[in-house]
Amino acid sequence: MKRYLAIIVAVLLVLSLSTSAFAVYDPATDGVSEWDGEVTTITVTDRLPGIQLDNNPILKELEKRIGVKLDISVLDAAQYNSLIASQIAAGDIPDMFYLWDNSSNVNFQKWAQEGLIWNLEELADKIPNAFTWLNANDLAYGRVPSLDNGLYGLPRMQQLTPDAIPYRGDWLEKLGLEIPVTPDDLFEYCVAVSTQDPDGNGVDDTWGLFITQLGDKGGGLIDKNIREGFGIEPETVAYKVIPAQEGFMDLMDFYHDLYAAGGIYPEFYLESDIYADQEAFRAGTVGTMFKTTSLDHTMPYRSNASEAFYQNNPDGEVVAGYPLQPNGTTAADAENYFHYITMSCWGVFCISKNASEEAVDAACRFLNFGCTEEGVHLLTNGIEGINYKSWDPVLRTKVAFTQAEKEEPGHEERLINAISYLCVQQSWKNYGKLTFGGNTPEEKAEYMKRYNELNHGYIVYDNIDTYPGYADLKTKNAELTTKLNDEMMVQYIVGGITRDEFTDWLYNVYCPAWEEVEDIVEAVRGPKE
Ligand SMILES: [Ca+2]
Repeated sequence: MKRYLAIIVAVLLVLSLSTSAFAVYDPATDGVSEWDGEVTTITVTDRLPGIQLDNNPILKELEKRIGVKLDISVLDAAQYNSLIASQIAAGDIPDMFYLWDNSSNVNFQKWAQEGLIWNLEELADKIPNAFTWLNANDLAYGRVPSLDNGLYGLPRMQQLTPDAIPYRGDWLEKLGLEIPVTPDDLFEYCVAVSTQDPDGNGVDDTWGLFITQLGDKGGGLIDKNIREGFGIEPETVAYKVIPAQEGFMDLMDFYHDLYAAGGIYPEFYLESDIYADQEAFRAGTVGTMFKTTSLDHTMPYRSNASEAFYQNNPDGEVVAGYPLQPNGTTAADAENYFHYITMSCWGVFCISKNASEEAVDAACRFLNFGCTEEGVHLLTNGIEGINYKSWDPVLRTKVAFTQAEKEEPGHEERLINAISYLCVQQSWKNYGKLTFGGNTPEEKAEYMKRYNELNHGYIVYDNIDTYPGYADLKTKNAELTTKLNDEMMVQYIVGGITRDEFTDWLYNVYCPAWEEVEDIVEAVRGPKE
């Protein structure tokens, strides 16, 4: 247990440092790199939807700052992984390429095994920033277990946005309820929404929850925002898959009882659209978006989808609650109660073994620069006066040009889409959010306040998907997973099978097939104390 606590404390320290030191790169005081050597051109294949490559001011800036000219081939974003696999299979290997996936990609593993790409640890002295910007958990996304866990791809880590559960603030007020904190609170809210006509139209046409099936990872019936209220932990903390944890049947009982009480949209199981809950929320027929949702998608002004919400609900108000806490805790415990959040990797960068020595050096300069505040700023925000109007490094806000300003004569460069995911890292260090949204200073301040508040009680934890052996076990148990998601859970919730029928199958068939997870986690983290 001691070791486990130490991990938590270390992560919290990092979090508190990163949230208190809010300021990030300021071009005015932090300076701009200058390159005085020769410029090297490297061929690059990337997934850069909508980027304009001709006269791209950022690409020109890279030549000036780090002496690298990127000769970029863009492949169709939606088909990217298969297109780059075809390109490489045909023997056309660019000096550097991006793979829109991580180490779980079988082609990536194969290219590493075939010796087509560099082990980046052999180039560590040329990309030192990668090893300080990224931590051991991040680097796992670029490792190949079959090659002594060598690092063959540089992971692009994504910014973290705390999770939130959105509720109808206007309905809470009408129903005389507070924002739900625990499963009991959510139960009460859902039943009230379903039975007390909160939209006041005299028709029985609202439901508390519209649950959707998404599988045992990434949301759905065992959604993270909800399951934490039942003490269910990530697999890498519990050393067990979620259905094998104690809280799992409590969660299932919660749904079963809530369904019986009318708090869940009755025909949820007929819906195959995984976003049906969000559509129903926007339409004003359910009381909360059910799947794990980020603060970005909860704060009304941040999501395009919110336009539909306000069209359908002109007087509606959306409020952001925390992920659930266990029964018996209160909102006042929020600061002592921790939620789990898993960082995510948004692809890896690889360097070809066929690249010339100069090209390898240049590719490393680019990746190394991309792991600095200056690099993150240039490759995601761009250049002041061209790509954006102004940047406030303390409030982390970027002011864009209006359409009229973009169309001003003599400023044609403002119309160029010069960035579009050119970044090597998609966050500040420690997954810090790049910019805070909002249309007014009040909205921006509100966003930052919520970010700080929600961020306070989060633990960043690593993802079992990167653990050697997990992908194989998942494949082996794919049929069981489908049966759990599509059949057993749904049947128990709607009363089609008894609790005993469900638990017999769960504990005699499903859970034994996943016991190996304990060994998989132990191999990385050591024994659970
Ligand atoms: Ca109604």
